[in-house]
Amino acid sequence: MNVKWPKIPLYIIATLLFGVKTYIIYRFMFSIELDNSMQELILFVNPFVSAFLIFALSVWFKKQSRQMKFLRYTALIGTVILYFNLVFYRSFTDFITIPQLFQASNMGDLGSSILTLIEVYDIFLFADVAIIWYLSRKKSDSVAVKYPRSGKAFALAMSFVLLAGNFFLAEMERPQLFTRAFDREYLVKNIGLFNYHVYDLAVHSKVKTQRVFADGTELPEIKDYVDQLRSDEKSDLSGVAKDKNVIFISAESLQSFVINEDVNGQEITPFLNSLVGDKDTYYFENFYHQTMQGKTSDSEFLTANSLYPLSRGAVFFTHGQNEYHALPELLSDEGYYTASFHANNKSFWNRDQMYDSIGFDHFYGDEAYETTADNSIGWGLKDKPFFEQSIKYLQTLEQPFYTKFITLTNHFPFDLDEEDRSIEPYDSNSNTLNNYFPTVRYMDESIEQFFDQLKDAGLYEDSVIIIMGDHYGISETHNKAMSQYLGKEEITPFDHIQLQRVPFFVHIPGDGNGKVMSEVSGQIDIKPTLLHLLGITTENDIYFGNDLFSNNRKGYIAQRNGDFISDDYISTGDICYDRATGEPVDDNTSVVATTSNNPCKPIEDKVAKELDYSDDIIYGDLFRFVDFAENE
Ligand code: GP9
Ligand code: MN
Repeated sequence: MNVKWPKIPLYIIATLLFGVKTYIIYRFMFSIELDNSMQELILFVNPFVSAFLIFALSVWFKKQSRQMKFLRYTALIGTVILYFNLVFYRSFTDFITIPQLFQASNMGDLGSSILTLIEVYDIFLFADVAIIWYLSRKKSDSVAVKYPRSGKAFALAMSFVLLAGNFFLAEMERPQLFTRAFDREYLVKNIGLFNYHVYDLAVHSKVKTQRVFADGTELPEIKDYVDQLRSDEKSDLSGVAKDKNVIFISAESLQSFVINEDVNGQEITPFLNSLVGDKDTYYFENFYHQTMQGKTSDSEFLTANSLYPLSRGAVFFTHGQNEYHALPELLSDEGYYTASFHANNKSFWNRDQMYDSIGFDHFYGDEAYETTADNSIGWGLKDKPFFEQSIKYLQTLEQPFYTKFITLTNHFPFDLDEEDRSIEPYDSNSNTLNNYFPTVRYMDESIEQFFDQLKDAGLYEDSVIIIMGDHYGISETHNKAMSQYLGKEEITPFDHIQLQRVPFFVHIPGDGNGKVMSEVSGQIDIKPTLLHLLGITTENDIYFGNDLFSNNRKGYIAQRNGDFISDDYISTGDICYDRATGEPVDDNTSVVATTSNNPCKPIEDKVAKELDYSDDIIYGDLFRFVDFAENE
């Protein structure tokens, strides 16, 4: 029997077959979350775009046999890459990264369980390869193409157009997808697994070269600098929380402007407000977040390391495998059990990897929680059930423990079920700001309940409870609505910086000396502050913050973009403001003795230097050259 094959080029057939297969794997074998029809569309489009990109290269081979061979092997290799990712995903719910590929322990885990990860029906995933293989060998005369130069160029141009279209949709759906270096799931979902691997390779090579050229000779200068920042840091509170548990609550998108304020005549955060005047609580009213594109993860990075996050991308993502000397690790060394609780995908912000690097003993991620349609909203499990469900784990932990809880409900776009709404939204042209208030209130109630649950569980008395806003929730886009709420004509750059204040509470049951602290402070200060409260010395450590209870502080807080807030000034966008009045400082009146007329200049220089040193440490992975234990 001589079946006549229609003249469809094999590279087109391969694109269709491989595209359909990839789509089926994305859609039904990986559990990729799709929140809207745009995401559905992108997920459907990108398998075909990636497949075309590769297979269309075949038209450049002059010899028919080479063209066929190229298609056969790329289909096979592509399938093997997909399949490895699938097997890996079944075990880790994550996609392979280059460092992970070389991470012996991960692969070891996989090795022992690999048989349980393979399914009989997986064989069908190779069906398209078999078809391509067959056609390329038996029907090559009818499926090979012989394009003139223009045809080849057209195929190539087509590849780029499709790729650009895909990236355009992806960027629309998730702005700053690449620079924010989001979760791997986001990348795969938006640009496809193969482009994701190319991206991962690029990030990896950049990181590796910078690391290769570092040799540790930069360290003495950095060490001298940080030593000057904290000549005598002892504070009256050193050791007051010795051997106590630490419960650190990272409050999503909580900004200070809601504290002790009303909306529609109703109190926004009654519980947190009650802590402000509480005898066991230190409340820092001039505490700034210092995060950049890594948002929550940057705040975690700052908190754990007292180093600055990066100006581009999320350090959790780009330098997840560096050597650190972080708070969880230090506390583990002191006999603490350390764990983080966050009801979200473990690989989000690359937490699974970074938490290992900074020394958390355990990460209770989404699989530790029972999440149903009823108890979740927006990004996932609501804060109240999150805390409720966490208590049982907390009770089983060995004490003393250091635990971190990351809330989620008060996240953009601030969705909230009617039943969870205790106060009404605000009324302005920004729904984001309007809805922010009820979700903040919900989070406030969830924290109040958590305090009660801790008391019921008998954990409260022996714990220090820290509450920190992770970063802003209301961006500059909503300035008009914000100025309306604040009763201001406009939001000036000075106001904008002041809006970067986030609440920071240190609650020490039984302390009795609590007060409102007005010092300029920030997330960079948390590591030394906590360590000192717990009675742990930090003399030989390298970090850029100060103990918040010490009188001997450097007196300014740097923003990642070089802006800063000092005791007397706020510098932003090259304007130096008087912090007390909010007015720009007249260049001709030199308020402090400086070499220049601009009183902000000397601090600006220090800030720039400090940010550079911190970057050097991260890009060069310099802590691998320091033996902190030896120094002690
Ligand atoms: C995700 C949560 C929110 O796990 O921490 O991240 P964000 O967008 O705020 O950085
Ligand atoms: Mn956040």
